[in-house]
Amino acid sequence: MAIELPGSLKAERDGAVAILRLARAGKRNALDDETIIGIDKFFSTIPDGVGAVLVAAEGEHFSAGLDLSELSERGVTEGIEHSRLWHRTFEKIQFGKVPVVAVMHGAVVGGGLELAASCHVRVAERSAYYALPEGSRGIFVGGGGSVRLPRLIGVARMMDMMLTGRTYSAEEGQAMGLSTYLVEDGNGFAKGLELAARIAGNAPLTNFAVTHVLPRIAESDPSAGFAMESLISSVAQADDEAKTRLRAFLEKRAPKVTRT
Ligand code: 1HE
Repeated sequence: MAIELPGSLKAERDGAVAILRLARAGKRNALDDETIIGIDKFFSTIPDGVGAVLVAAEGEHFSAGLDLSELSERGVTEGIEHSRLWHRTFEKIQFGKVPVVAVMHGAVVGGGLELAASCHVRVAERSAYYALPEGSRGIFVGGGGSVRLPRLIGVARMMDMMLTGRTYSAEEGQAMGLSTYLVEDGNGFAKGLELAARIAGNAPLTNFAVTHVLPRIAESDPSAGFAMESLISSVAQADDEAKTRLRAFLEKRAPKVTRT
């Protein structure tokens, strides 16, 4: 891909999937400002023809979270600006052009977990473990974690993680909803790529409805939700892409739903 990224990130393309790798393994993929700005740039410039993004990481760990070495001299105002930078960036992931799959392994902690939580589908390898060490560092989540994580695992579990510093295993994370796929070590990238390619093959309007509209409906009062659902479902089914796909099924040219 032609965009210029910092050395802590690597981008490549596999068909309709754009791949973004955290590539700062020496610092356990700690997220410094340069990396966050690079992630922002990547998600702001997704080329036409890309239907999904895969986020993965090099080295033994997905991400050690915020780069703690950049934190010590920051005042209150700079702290707010920094947190807002993360918010803007992760919003571009969550409410961006295409769905995003994350592959997690090793430490997925602090801001690393916030990054993963802003993606739409999460695949965990068995080596993955999750923690929010902010409590023990005297800080607080700043990358949208307090908005996104309670929606995944509940306020009580997030409180427990932050107050006690406990670590959850990959199996526990799978049971509580931090991941929706759990695979053996070394298989996460292939699984993530397979899922991203499948997502990229969906009708773009359906992917938009699922990633942009569904979460808003889920946050609405039910009566607004029902109205929004009727609107988006009628918009989606009126699209040519839907007509083509429905015709293909009725003419027995499209795959059936199968057991796993
Ligand atoms: C780092 C960071 C970092 C490692 N910032 N430099 N995050 C944390 O509190 C997690 C802190 N990190 C760890 O607990 C461990 O590093 C790991 C469990 C992730 C990995 O352990 P290990 O033994 O493989 O690596 P290491 O020897 O601890 O670290 C290797 C190098 O990475 C070392 O630097 P070196 O120059 O001495 O080689 C570490 O200093 C460096 N490193 N993690 C900076 N986080 C928007 S708000 C979000 C708030 C948060 O994310 S708070 C959570 C912060």
